[in-house]
Amino acid sequence: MKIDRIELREIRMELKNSFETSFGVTTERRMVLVSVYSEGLFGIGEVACGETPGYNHETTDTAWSILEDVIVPRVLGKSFEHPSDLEPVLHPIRGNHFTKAGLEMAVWDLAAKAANMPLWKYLGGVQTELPVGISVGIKKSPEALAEFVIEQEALGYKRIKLKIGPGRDVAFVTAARAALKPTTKLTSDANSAYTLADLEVLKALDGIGMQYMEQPLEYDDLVDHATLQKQIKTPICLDEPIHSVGDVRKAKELGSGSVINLKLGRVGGHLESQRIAKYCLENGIDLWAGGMLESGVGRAHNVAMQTQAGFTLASDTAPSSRYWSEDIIEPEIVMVNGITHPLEGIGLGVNLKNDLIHTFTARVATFK
Ligand code: OSB
Ligand code: MG
Repeated sequence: MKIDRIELREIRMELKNSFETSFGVTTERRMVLVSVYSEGLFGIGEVACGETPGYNHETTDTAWSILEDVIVPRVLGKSFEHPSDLEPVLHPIRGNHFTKAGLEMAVWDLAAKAANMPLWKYLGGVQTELPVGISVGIKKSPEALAEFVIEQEALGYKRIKLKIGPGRDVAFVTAARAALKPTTKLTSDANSAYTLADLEVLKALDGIGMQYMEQPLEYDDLVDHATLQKQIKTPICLDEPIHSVGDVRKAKELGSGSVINLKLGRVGGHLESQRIAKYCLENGIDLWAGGMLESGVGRAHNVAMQTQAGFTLASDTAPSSRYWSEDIIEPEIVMVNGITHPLEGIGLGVNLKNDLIHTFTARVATFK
């Protein structure tokens, strides 16, 4: 596959409902769609990092700049036998994993199309009944949260994750736990809002009865999480500090947690995700696919990834209708009784709603 054209397109999509985390409120998403063209075929990926450096260092604007100035010049006109051949080109570019993943995902879609296979099968996926969880933003009060989670439970989600932060934690999680059926799995995600000085609060959360606690401590930490894990029984799930299979190994050796949230972008794409799924399977580490409020393009990639052996828990691959009045793909991502299925079309398995994409476009650049 010789990459003979690359298109970058920034789209802006308004969320149906604003989403609050410990690092801020999101009302509109800005993502970069990356399309690669080769011999009459094309593939598409999405850079799903935030608009601000609140989750990690990358932003929509840094992604655009790194793609335009660094990545596109290294990839355009080159030939690749397999998507894994991109690694020697992308690995020397430090960090910027979400940005590199946008391009890498596009090449996987392209390669799956060239092989005339659905992407999920091309990736080696084996699971077809994929459990879905919902990530619930911080609400105004414990009562408002309790009301909201009851509605979500009724929709069939297999796990309900609550965003939390200092002052909006124990009372909120307690209210949700009391409102839900005892069998409904509940988790929290602090997005790095606490330190070991908050041990009292973390121990109170530990007593509520959650499936796991996602990323309570610093975004780049593995050591303090290991200290915390020794003092609480709720398993710790790591999100922000996991950038590679090497980080998963270090977390295991240190005892920093026993659950991994795998975000395709955060680890640089499908190749590293395959390595992580294999490692978790072989080492008994629970794994699930995280989300970044992606458009249907990124979400479809997450669903394909989640079909691999090793994904053991419900993923943040909620249906399109959770986020958007209308998604940019058809078919949209759907969920029935808390289950979604891999897309069976060739490649990513979606058609793009190009008229809608045009109305969402903020800028576009083509490189030949
Ligand atoms: O930490 O998992 C996270 C959204 C934006 C940034 C970080 C996170 C999230 C979510 C939402 O939890 C997941 C989704 O529904 O896409
Ligand atoms: Mg998280």
